[in-house]
Amino acid sequence: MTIKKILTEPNKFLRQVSKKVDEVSDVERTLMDDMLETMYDANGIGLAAIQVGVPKRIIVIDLGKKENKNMPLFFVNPVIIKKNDKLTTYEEGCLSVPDQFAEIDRPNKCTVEYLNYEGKKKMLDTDGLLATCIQHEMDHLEGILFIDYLSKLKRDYIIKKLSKSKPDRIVV
Ligand code: GNR
Ligand code: NI
Repeated sequence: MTIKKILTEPNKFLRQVSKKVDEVSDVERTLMDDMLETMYDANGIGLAAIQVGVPKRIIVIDLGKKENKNMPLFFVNPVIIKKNDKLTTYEEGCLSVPDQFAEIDRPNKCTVEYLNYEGKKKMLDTDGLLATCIQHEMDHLEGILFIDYLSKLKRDYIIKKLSKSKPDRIVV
């Protein structure tokens, strides 16, 4: 397994719309393994493939906190088929927007349909942090970052700060 470089804003790759996966093959499984290792290494709870420069509709999530209690979830081609009208607020962060946090409102429950690690069609009802995290990751598949929900003033301020740190290099 390989720890990959996580792209950070501003980076035009993060703004592209990821493509549907035709079939979950070993190439995708290797990518998911690498994404999981990269996410654990960065202490994140979720990661979308585009964050490591791969524009495929693939997400990994693990809300389990203890090292010996990992609960990795893999979502390929996820689609939200139902979401609650009721919103909930979480303080969100993003590995592609380092050291920045903001309270974001999102539906507090959603049902997602997807293919799992084996390529089997699955459906999952989510709430709480998992619902928020899935929606955050699915935004990445559309090229959307949580800072896009902030005022232009706040967003521009964050992007300006991030621009002053090191630019990204894509490691192949
Ligand atoms: O690690 C992460 N924490 C987090 C906290 C609140 C809401 C969403 C997230 S996802 C984030 C990792 C990340 O950037 N995934 O794309
Ligand atoms: Ni993110």
